[in-house]
Order: sequence, then C-alpha cells, then structure tokens
Amino acid sequence: MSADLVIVANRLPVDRVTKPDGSVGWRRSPGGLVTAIEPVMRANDGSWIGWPGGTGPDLEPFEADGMHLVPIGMEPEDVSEFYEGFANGTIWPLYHDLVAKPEFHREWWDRFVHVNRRFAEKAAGIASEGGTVWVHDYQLQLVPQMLREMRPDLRIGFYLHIPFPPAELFQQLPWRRQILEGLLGADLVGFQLPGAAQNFVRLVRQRVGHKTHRDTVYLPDGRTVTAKAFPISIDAAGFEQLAQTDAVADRAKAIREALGNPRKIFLGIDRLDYTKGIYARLRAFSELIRDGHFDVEDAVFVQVAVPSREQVEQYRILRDDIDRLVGRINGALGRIGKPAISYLHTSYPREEMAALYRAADIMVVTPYRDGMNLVAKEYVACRLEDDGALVLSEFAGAAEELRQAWLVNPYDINGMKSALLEAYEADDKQLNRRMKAMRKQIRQHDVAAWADSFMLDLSSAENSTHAKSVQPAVRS
Ligand code: GDG
Repeated sequence: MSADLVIVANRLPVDRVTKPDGSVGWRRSPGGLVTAIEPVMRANDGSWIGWPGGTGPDLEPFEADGMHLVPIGMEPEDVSEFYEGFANGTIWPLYHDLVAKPEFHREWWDRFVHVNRRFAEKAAGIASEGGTVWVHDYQLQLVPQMLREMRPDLRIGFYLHIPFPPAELFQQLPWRRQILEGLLGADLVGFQLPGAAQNFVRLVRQRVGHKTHRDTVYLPDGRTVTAKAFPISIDAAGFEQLAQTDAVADRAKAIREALGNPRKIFLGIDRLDYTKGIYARLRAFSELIRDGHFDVEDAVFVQVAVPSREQVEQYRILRDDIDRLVGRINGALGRIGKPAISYLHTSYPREEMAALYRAADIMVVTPYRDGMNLVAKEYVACRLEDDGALVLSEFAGAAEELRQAWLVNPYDINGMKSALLEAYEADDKQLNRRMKAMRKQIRQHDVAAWADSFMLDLSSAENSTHAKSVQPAVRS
C-alpha cells in the first residue's frame, strides 16, 4: 500500500482505549491537529505515521475513523531518552527561551537520531513515487533530511508547532548544525511566526554557511528551501457550534451555580507545563484579593491543569509547587465553601471545555513563551455574545493576532495584577468592542485556512522533479 500524502507526527491522532470487555480499541484524540489535517488526509487518501503511546514493537497498520494509521512502536529507552529526554528535556526548554534549564546528554542525542531514522524509514516505505510527506514538530527535526536521502523524489514539508529560538540561545545546542541540516531536507519549513522563520534563516546563514535571501535558502546542489510563517488556528465554526448546543449552555450555567454564582469567574486551562506561567498568574490573582480589590464572594479562579509529561522531573516539581501554592492561597484567603482558587488536575472532554469557556468572564493565558496557544483562540470562538475578556501574554504567538486582548508581560506580576483588575472592571461596551474584533479574526483565519495555505505553498515547491501535486481539502 502506498500513499500520495503521508503525515508524520510524534503521536498518532488516536489514543488506545480498553473497552469494558477488555478488548483494545482506538479513540480519536481531541487535539486541534487532527481536525486540521483530517480533511487534507481524506482528499488525498493519506496515511499517518506516529507513536500510539506505551511501549512495544510496531503494530500493524490499521484504519480508524476513516484514516489509514501506521503505528511506530517504542522501546522503554526510546521513551526515556528520545521522548522524555532529548525532545522534552533538551529541545522543549531550549526552544522556549530557557524557561527551564535544558539538559544536554550524548546518549539522548544518539537515541534521537535513532528514533528519527525509524520514522524516516517508515515514511520512505509507504510514500508513493513523487508523493508528499508532511512532517510535524520538534521531536522529528531530523526526518526531512533523512527522508530526502532515502527518497529524493518526494516533496517534503515540515511544520514546527513550538517557537524557534533566537541564534543566541540555539547556539548552545551541541548538535545545532545537525538540527539545521535536518530541517533543510524539507522544501518548505513552516513556523508559527515570521520571527521564528527569520531566526532559522539567519542561523542557516551563520552556522551552515548557505546563501539566503529573505525567506529562501539556496543549497549548493541547486535546491531551495523556503522558511515561512503559517500561524496555526482552530476549527472556529466547530467550536462555535458546540458552544451553541443546549447541553453546553446548561452545563455552563450549572458550573456558575456550583461556584456559588460569583460576580466574575476567572479561568485558566493549560497542560501542566512550566512554560505556561500558571504559578505567576495564580499569585497575581491572589494578591488582588489580599490587597482588597475584590474578595472570594466576588470572584473565583478556576484553574484546569491537564496532566502532562509526568515522568519528567521538572514537571513533577512544577506539580508540587502549584499544589503547595494553591493550598497556601486557599488556606489564607478562602472561606467555608468558597476557595479563592478552584484547582482541577485533570483533563476534560471537549464539551466540558466549551462549557468552561462559556461560563468564564475572564480567560487568563499567561505563558512565558508559547508557539501559538490554541486555548486563547478557543475561548474567543466560544463567546457567542461577544462578551468576556481575554488576558493574554505578549509571549504567546496568539498575541500577534489577538491585539484586542489585555496583553501582559508574565514576568511582571504588578503588570498582570493591573490587567486582571482592568478586565474585572471593564464595562460591557468595552468588552464587546474587543471581543467582536477578536472573533472576526478567528473566524477569518481558521485551521482549514492554515492547512490549505501550507499545502498550497508546499505543492508549488519546484524542487522535486517527479513530485505529483496534492489535492487541497474539499470542505463543505
Ligand atoms: C503546542 C504548542 C501550539 C487541553 N486540555 C484539554 C484539551 N486541551 C486542548 C485545548 C487545545 C490544546 O489541547 C492545547 O493547545 P495549546 O496551543 O494551548 O498548547 P500545547 O499543548 O502546548 O500545544 C502551542 C499548539 O501546539 C498547536 O500548534 O499552539 O503553542 O505548545 O486545543 O483545547 N482538550 C480536551 N480536554 C482537555 O482537558 N478535550
């Protein structure tokens, strides 16, 4: 079986579930990436290569939700050295402005090379002659070059979902040249923001010595590589429809009631990750209560922290730090039945997320660095009445589009306090004006537009002599 379009991502778009009778099944994972890519996959009869989670040998390819899925198995050492090690202990903090200290271990790097090669070999084995392969994210930055060496006939695209750091930070990486060369195997390298694409081109010029002009890199063999921004988005219409359902509206009301119908509900929803700035935002909120700007009868902060990367030490430390902070704040400021912070360390179905977005008056998104941040966009899409306030970090990619949010520097606690208070006190007219503008932006730049524009640019890449063109997605 060969495919004209192959998606290669660290994870498959489904999660393994054990049914009540003990048999194993697959459930589509809720992420935005699946929604984004699915229509293009269908239009091209594509295949998706990825890790199904857990450990064990490669399983047989299978169909799920109408998609052809090709699992890559991982050994325990792959998980600890490739996934938790090099991907999440080296690259992740390095690419997020060193919010945590990256660790550099040679054995992690060796494993990273080994696992990237297995992904590349799998893709080389199933892509049709002249087909297109779209590789995703920081775990697989070596795949484009490996794949090009195996299959020069392919058109290869790469998209980085997280930030790409400035040269001053990237420089630290002992394997900086190999990563740059890995990415240069692609015809098109996509980033969230123009600044990231510029960082990449500058590094290629300085470190690899290739000629560059604006967004184009000229390789000695005559090939060119384009580096460009494609800001990712959400299925805006899908979220809007979901938010409109009676079930979600009823649930939003029930949430408000369960919280004691406070005047204002603040909300944070994040993977429990040290880049997301959860600690500082909870401190800022609690100080507003302590300083007497409002009290726990008026306002509550609902913080959903979705469990993430729990085997990585820095994530365990973060979890303990947040647990302690929430305990301290609630102990000092809460009253019986009225905590200042309602803290939930769990994940929820999409419907519950939409209900939380509808229930919340002030959405607080304060990462120290974030590629885009889809939660901010989802909140905006769910505000059917054009009300509600968004407090958003300047350092989230989304801040480049959502200019009408209350933009904050997450390192500046006093600045965050002022913004939270302004959002709390804003009148309906002001909220309405800001939210209307943000909703228009999200509607016009949804995830379908993102995927289409990437595929369009990729299909016009001129390098691969035999490459076939890929069909854009057919959408209703
Ligand atoms: C990376 C980059 C970039 C979260 N909790 C639940 C749940 N979610 C969904 C949200 C949202 C997604 O997960 C999270 O996306 P973010 O963009 O906020 O953050 P990362 O996970 O760090 O994503 C980021 C993104 O890739 C895309 O390129 O924007 O910068 O770091 O869609 O709704 N969904 C459900 N239950 C949960 O409990 N169903």
